[in-house]
Amino acid sequence: MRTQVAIIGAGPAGLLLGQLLHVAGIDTIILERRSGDYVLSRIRAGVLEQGTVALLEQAGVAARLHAEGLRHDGFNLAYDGARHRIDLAGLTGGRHVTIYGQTEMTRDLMQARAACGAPSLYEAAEVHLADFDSAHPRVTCLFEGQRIEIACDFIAGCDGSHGVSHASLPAAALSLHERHYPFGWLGVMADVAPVSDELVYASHERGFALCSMRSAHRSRYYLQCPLGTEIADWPDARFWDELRQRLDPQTAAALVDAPSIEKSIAPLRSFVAEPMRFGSLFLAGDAAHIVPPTGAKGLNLAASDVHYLAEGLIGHYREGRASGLEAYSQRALARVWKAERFSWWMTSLLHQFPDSSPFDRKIQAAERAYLAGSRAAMAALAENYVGLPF
Ligand code: RFL
Ligand code: PHB
Repeated sequence: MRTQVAIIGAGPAGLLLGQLLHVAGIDTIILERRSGDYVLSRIRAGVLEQGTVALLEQAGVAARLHAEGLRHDGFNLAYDGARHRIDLAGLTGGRHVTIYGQTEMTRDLMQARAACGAPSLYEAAEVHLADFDSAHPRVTCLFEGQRIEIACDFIAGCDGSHGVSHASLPAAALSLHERHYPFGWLGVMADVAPVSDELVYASHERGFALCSMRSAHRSRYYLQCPLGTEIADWPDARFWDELRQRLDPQTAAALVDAPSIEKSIAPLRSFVAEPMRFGSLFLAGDAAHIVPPTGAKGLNLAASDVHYLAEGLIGHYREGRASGLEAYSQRALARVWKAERFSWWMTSLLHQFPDSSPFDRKIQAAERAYLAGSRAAMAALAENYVGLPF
């Protein structure tokens, strides 16, 4: 088999790249380790920046997003018994975010890809990248019992943090930067009206909590939990009780318990692998970087990487221009590091750190109080939350 760009991974990064390249007349083959149903069953992000929405429009897959996505002009911080609204629109000259589940975005992209007949090999095993230090890279895999080889011009490594792409690179070619946080997030999905029209990020001495949503009838809630927490230790009743304790009284009073339809735990981590290009192999999305979810940046960073990469590839094929691909790693990383900083900062501001000193906790509380009373501080938060320009 032969294609122009072999894409490893059918998460949002791989699928979005495939669709943008398809619209530009560039051929791709996607290889995905899991089944399509499995990919769709992973509950993850829910907040899209305007730049991400614009890319979905460019890819021709934004119709349902525009019909069903929820526009949010602000969100709330809750601590010390009160709610503090961050007026995103008012603080950023009218910008907003859109609530639309990563699963829904993935479903739209999968359907568009199927409709245009572009090949995707789901349940591809033993994916192996070869010769990507040359202009003739290859990808091999085991698909439906057969060994397949794909010759291509470029490989896009969009296979997430546990993928094969960055693991294929010689250790000496990469600098790895990493921070582990001493807690995770326990997430619950429930078919019940959200507790508030806008998201609530709560910081409490019992730990962080987040009230999010997927629609007017589906809520998504998270609790900070210690590492090693087991889902079995968190029957629904305990989850709702703990969430209620961490919220301000106004929000707590409005919270309605409902049976969970999904429950999962994710540890929090910051990670960057640089550079994001090695010869003919380009890394994009979680394959190159991870942020803790507090700033809602992971999926949006995957989209901005894809924007830079698609632009580079389109410049290469349409105009024979190498400059976009040559600049890819540097352009993507400049934005990645700002989102890394913001995600680390928001995580540090709102979570309880088990090894913090009384001094650390006083400083943290002072920063929250400053934020609640300073328009300049709120504007810096809002500008990052809606997404920095590409
Ligand atoms: P993905 O989604 O992990 O997709 C990678 C795909 O590659 C496949 N794969 C392979 N395929 C072939 N061969 C191999 N050897 C392979 N190894 C892996 C995998 O099966 C998978 O299908 O990465 P991608 O596309 O870069 O997308 C990144 C986003 O998924 C991620 O950053 C976000 O979900 C992060 N995130 C959030 N981001 C936001 O922007 N806003 C949010 O509100 C937000 N909330 C979250 C989040 C992540 C969370 N968790 C679970 C970590 C909330 C949570 C709880
Ligand atoms: C979500 O709805 O899953 C979500 C929202 C905001 C975040 C993280 C996750 O910061």
